[in-house]
Amino acid sequence: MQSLGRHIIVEFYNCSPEKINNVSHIEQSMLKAAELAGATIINSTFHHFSPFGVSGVIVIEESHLAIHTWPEYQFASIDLFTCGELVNPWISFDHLKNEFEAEHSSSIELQRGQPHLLKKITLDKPDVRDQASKTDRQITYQRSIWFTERDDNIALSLRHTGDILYYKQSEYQKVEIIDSLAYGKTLILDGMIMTTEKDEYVYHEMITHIPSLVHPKLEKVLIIGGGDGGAARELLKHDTIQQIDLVEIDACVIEASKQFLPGIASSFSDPKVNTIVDDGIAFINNCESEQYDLIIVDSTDPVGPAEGLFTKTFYQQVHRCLTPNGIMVTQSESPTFNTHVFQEIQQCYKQIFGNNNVHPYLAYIPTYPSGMWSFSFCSKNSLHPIHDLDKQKAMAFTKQHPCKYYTADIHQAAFVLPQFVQNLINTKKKMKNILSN
Ligand code: SPD
Repeated sequence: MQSLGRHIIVEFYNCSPEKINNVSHIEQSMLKAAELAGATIINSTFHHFSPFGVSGVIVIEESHLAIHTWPEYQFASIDLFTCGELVNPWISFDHLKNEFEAEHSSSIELQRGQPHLLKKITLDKPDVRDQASKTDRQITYQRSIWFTERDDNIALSLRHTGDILYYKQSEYQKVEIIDSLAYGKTLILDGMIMTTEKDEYVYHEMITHIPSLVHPKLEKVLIIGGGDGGAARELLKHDTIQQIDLVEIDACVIEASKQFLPGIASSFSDPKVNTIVDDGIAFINNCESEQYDLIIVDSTDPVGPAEGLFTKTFYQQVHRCLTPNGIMVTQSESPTFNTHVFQEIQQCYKQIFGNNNVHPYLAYIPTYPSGMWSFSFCSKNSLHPIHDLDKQKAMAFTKQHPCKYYTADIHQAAFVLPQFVQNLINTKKKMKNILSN
């Protein structure tokens, strides 16, 4: 025996960026590589990090295979560590090079543990060994595949089945649906969680029922974004609404949601819902004045295609398109996670709607960064989200349409803000970022 273990350190260059950013493909390729090499698989863990990169390890009876990828450099770094004569790590090497479409590679083989330099002792514990080998035989392989939404300092990971149900790089963004174990099917845009089957109700009930139960006669509504259909589904519960125009920039979001999130996307077939695939900014610029009683901005975060929805110019256009008694409600990011955006956006709304007509409120959404999420209620005239709430009407509504988060009391409570959030709102900040546009 030359050594106790063989350790091949591998660098793969010019790989396919898609292949080495796809956690499922990497997991399957690594498992196959272990199997072809003759190894016995015990366990595996793979994490995908947004927007790029996968880390993973497969524990085999004969040690481990590990990987980390940098799709932005088309580079993958791999450790193939095996023990015993029966496993050949070079077979894994060949398989992985092929699967990741690496154009070239470099590798070093280290012999780990030179027997002639080591002193072997006799471990006289036959009972423990027998026990261990019996347990070994009962090991069943468990997959552990994770999606991670990662910021510089915070990350949220969801374990999922490993099957990517939908994956398209659309004209605007990367659209994915995974099946997470804790939150069900999950829509992810450019690596950011947009909605999950298990907690979507919080967001969709709170972005719709609050304005709908304050406006005295809601008839015509515009949703900008909202391509998963959840906001439209909730709005349809309000009988006075005659028409909902839903303007979503990305047809892939609608397609993915209809196919894999039918419970959320159930509203698209309703005759009151008029789906328009268009850029929300162009739509609002071309819209006639005073058209809508309620405009809901159900956008993604202020990066990528939604960036233009977080500008002063855009909100001025929204204000113009509201009827005189109209309301705008936006998702206004997290006061803890996107503090600057939250703070700037409040000032921007006040400049357009007036100091007394902007009312941020909060809800708790477990799969969004920090869990604390804000919405903003802005009225063109002076409808007040609490003073103009008819509580009896709200209670009758929830009796007829039982909600999972919204209640008449939650409606009022959502506007009670923690001190630090009040401080953010009341502290003037120089608008130097996106909202100065
Ligand atoms: N960070 C997540 C913010 C997502 C806001 N929009 C979600 C769309 C749900 N209809």
